[in-house]
Amino acid sequence: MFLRIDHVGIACHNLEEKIKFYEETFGVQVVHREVNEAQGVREAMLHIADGEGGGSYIQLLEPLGPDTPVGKYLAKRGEGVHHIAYGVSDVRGAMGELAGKGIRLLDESPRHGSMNSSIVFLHPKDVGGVLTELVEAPRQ
Ligand code: V0V
Ligand code: CO
Repeated sequence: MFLRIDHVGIACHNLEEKIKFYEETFGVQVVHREVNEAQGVREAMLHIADGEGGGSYIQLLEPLGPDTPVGKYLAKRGEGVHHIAYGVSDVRGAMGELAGKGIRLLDESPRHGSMNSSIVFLHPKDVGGVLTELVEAPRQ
């Protein structure tokens, strides 16, 4: 089902500071920035490598407010890994397959994700405590 690790989502309080840290420490570069109101985040994608069906990235996430998924996570657990996102070729197909296995989907249909991808989240309680995202990259 998975083509690659698309991104690792990392929750932080200050996006600009964290970007600077990753750039200076690891030499990675920001290739995309976006405010996603529906998801309650300001995010940046830092490119790591190219893979099957799309690239792989670090996604730095700053919450738009305290009552958002990332805002709640920071208040409860502090900064750190928020989710893992896997690349898939057919997000709707993957949703049907996983729902059939009893995994709760947090979205009824794919939603807008970074860099015009289509994304869906799986409930962390059904994936061993890991908030899991599926990403279908846009067609080139
Ligand atoms: C919450 N929990 C987590 C978690 N967030 N466990 C692992 N990883 C996380 N990130 C646990 C939490 O500790 C609780 O467990 C339980 O789930 C309920 O959490 P809660 O704090 O009461 O919060 P809820 O239930 O209001 O919301 C949790 C969920 C929510 C996961 C349902 O955050 C959600 O819908 N997330 C999907 C959307 C999202 O995360 N968007 C931001 C990234 P205990 O304490 O009861 O045991 S946007 C993004 O990645 C984009 C745009 C992109 O990639 O393009
Ligand atoms: Co993500």
